[in-house]
Amino acid sequence: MKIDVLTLFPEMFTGPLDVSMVARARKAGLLDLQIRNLRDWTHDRHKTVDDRPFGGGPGMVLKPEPVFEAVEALASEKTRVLMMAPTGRVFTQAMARELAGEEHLLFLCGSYEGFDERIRTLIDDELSIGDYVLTNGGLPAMVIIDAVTRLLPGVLGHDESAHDESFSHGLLEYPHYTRPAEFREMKVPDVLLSGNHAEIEKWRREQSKRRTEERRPDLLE
Ligand code: JF5
Repeated sequence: MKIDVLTLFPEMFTGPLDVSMVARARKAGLLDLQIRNLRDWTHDRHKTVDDRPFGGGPGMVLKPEPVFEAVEALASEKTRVLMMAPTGRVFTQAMARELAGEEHLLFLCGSYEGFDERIRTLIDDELSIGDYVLTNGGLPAMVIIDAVTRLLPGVLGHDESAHDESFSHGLLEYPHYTRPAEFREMKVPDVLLSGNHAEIEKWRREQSKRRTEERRPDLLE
């Protein structure tokens, strides 16, 4: 998969996307990820990307010209253009699975008071990662890139992908334990040491259901 990110703060993206599974996917050639500075598509001496809102009011608005030029330079008919904004649909695991099937994603990360409304004509989807306001769309883009990358074919090991399968049943994970069997008077449940795989599976199913009822009843509808 190819991913381009258009941002005013490319420095934000070093770190999260250079470690762990995303780094591995990039090195393996499964993910071609490029971070691009929106200012590279300005033409004036001050590399202006924003301006004051018509009609007055606080804050600055992202100008249409650099965004149009950048998207026209980077996108083709096969590109899914995504805008990060709190006004978008809230991103879910189902959307991560859908995006993982695309050839090319282009993330547009805005900030300030928002985008000139005409920029929306370039966009296929407007996505939010939750009901709060951030300073810019960089973190939401990184969250979505992380969630999508681990679903790309060949990125997860065989064990890990089987694990993901069980997570997509819509229930929370059951409790996990490893050695030692007793730690500071806290014991691992006997059933997990019993070797009885039918009983272990039953216990895990029950624990998942109980946890979901207690913590995330909204998932059970
Ligand atoms: C942004 C205007 C973009 O704050 C966010 C965001 C929150 N959830 N999902 C995205 O994006 C940055 C802020 C203001 C446009």
